[in-house]
Amino acid sequence: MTTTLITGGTVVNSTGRVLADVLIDGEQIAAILPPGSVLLGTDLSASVDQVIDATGKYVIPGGIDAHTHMEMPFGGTFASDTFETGTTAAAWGGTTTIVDFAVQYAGEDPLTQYEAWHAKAAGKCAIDYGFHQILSDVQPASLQAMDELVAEGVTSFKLFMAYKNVLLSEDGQILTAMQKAADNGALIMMHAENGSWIDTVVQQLVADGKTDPLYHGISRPWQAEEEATHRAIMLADYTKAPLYVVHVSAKQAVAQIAAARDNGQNVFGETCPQYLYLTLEDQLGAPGFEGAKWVCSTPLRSKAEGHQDHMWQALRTNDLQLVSTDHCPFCMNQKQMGLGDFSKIPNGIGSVEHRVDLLYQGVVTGQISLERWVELIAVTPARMFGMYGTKGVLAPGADADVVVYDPNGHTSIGLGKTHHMNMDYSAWEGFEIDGHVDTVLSRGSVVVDGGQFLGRAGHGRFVKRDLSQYLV
Ligand code: DUC
Ligand code: ZN
Ligand code: ZN
Repeated sequence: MTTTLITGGTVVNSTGRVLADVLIDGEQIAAILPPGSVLLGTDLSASVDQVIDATGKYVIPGGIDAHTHMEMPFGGTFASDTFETGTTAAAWGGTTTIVDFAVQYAGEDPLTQYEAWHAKAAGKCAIDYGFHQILSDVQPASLQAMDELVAEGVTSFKLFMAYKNVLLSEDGQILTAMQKAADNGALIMMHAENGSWIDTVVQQLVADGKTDPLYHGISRPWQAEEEATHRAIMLADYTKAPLYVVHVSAKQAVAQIAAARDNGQNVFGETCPQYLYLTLEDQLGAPGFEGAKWVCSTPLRSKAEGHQDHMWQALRTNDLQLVSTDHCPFCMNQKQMGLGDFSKIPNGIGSVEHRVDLLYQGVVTGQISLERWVELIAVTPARMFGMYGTKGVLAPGADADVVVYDPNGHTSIGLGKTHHMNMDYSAWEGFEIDGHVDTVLSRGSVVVDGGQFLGRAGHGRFVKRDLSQYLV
């Protein structure tokens, strides 16, 4: 078993920061020690297998991206990152655990699909991974499957209020899934957009010849997000189920979540980096077909309407609790399926590699504290999805998923392939990041160091999750 000592850094947890050394024994953290690496008179740096110098840097728990879609079948194609390429890119960016979505489309058997997702991921992941289960078109068999999946460590279920005949569940179906969750302790994750409303507007726009990528955003107005968020909250209130609203982009949806929380409901909200930085005007509205790069749902919102500032504020005030990526990348030839009809552009943006860096910019600009950054990228996802203690914290006994982050470093997301995601462009091209992921350890193994990838496909293990630690 390899022993590692990370010396001289500032160890940051959500509870505070301290100058300390981190001793790792095999796959776990053995001790957080006063700086100087001396334990009972022994100079540890001389007796461990490797020493990582973190002087002047932050030592933080590895990032947890709780919303990714590797290889997701979508819109007649597949998300372009495999479990291997996507988890490798995640590691490059300081993320050491993902929670991906096993998908059951309408008409499929949930447990068969769950097994199929295991087969896709097994032996491929460079970092640890868990699954949520998507349940479309909830049927009695889905409800039965929910109990079996919770026992398997799949303790959260995503439902859709949009994408009719593909992923959508009707309100009555959502109600039954929520009743089951209220009973077995699972967390219901909701894609909250009014699908029927959107489908009608899409038809109207396409019939009017309004087919450019910009109209994807126009077809999915904030009112359709607010309405669905409210409906989901009412269903959750009635059934007493906990609710986690994914990829919140409208400030009005945040207000619904905040009001529900003020009412005492177990309602939580997640936003994504794209809603913190990118807009309908600047990206979706780019000339020609360029805007297709940023077609995702919920859509990028209008700068003029002030959603973006509100997202940062909500992260600071805890009206929103998490930032995940909704990583769902497509190459340009896949996006081109929607040339001449925006509704056929596969929905998704690739960001799994950049979430830790992008959120750190909130610290640089003073929008969130250093501790809140760590809370958003690692601690809360661990607690929300039943992994805290093993993941999401630097403490004795926790998995040694550790990132050495250099606040004085710099990361350019430049032209061409400066990233490691399986995409032939970047939605983040031109972003200059103050800060740099220097070294990444996954369960005690150095997987990224000094600009080199040292990990391997198959190192990552399936994480059997407990129930959400926000509910007990
Ligand atoms: N939104 C996306 O942008 N892509 C995948 C599914 C989703 O809900
Ligand atoms: Zn979604
Ligand atoms: Zn998603």
